[in-house]
Parts: sequence; structure tokens; C-alpha cells
Amino acid sequence: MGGRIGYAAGAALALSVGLAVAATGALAHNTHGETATTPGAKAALARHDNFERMGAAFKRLNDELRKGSPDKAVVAQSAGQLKTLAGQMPTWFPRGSGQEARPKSEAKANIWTDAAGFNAASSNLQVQVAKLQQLAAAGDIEGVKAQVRPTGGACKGCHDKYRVQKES
Ligand code: ASC
Repeated sequence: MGGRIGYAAGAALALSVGLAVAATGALAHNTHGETATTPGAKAALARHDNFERMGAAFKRLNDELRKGSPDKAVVAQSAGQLKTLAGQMPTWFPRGSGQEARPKSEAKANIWTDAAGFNAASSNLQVQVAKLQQLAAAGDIEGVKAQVRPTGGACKGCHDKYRVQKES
């Protein structure tokens, strides 16, 4: 009896995994239960995932730096992840991926109407993150600590201008 229930549960699990894989392929993204079908919405949702990854990597870095003796490998790995993501960021904002595509998007229209300003802000992030990653790769924990503020400043500079302000 238990064996049969186990088999049924296993089969159901296999089926749901299979469906999830199929859904991922068909819909490209399914984050927090949200699905996107149009190219603009897919880009907006993928972008949201990527910013969550960036936030998580920055948090992991900062949490490590707060420890008495930070693990240099964790510092280097999280800074490297930030550099990779920051380098990809210019591809995350295709035209048509704003609120018109995903109403929950926090991307303001000036990202596209003030493309030069937005590109400058994203270049600044890349510069700050590259410094962060170099210091981290060199194991210079004090240097990394000092570079956290300009890096966070680059995040914030862009948010203040190009991201929808939260109500509170
Ligand atoms: C983070 C995160 C951001 C930035 C920003 C820096 O960890 O998720 O959006 O740092 O708060 O000012």
C-alpha cells in the first residue's frame, strides 16, 4: 500500500517537474508564479529576475563584510557575480519592455527617452563594480569595504532617476 502511494506521489512529482520544464520552455519565464508571453513582458520579467540576483549578490557581499573575518572566496565570488550582471545590464532594457509590456515593471519611460543619461548611469555602475571586483579578487577586504559605498551609490543614482519611486 505504502509502495503504491509512494509510486503515485513519485509519478505526480515527475509529471509536475516535466510540466514545469515544458512551461519554462514555452513561456521563457515564471517568476513568483508570474508568466510572460510577449517579448516585451518576457524581457521585463527576466530583467526583474536579474535585478533580484544583483540585490542578492550585493547582500551576500555586505553580509560577509560585516563578519569578523570575511571569507575572501565569498567576497570574490559575489563581487564577480555583480560584475557579470552589471556587464549584461545594457541588454536588459530592450525597447518595448517597460510598463506597457509589464504593468508591474518599475522601469520609467525616461530609460528610453533619455538613453544617453541612462547609458552613462549604467556605465558608472560597471566602472564601480569593476573596481569592487578587482579589489575582491586581490583579497583586499578593506579596499572592498571602501568601494561598497560608491557601488551602492551607482545603484541608487540610477534608481532615483530611472526607477518608479515606491509609495513609501
Ligand atoms: C542593494 C539593492 C539595491 C542597492 C541599493 C543601493 O542591495 O538591492 O537596489 O543595493 O539599495 O543603494
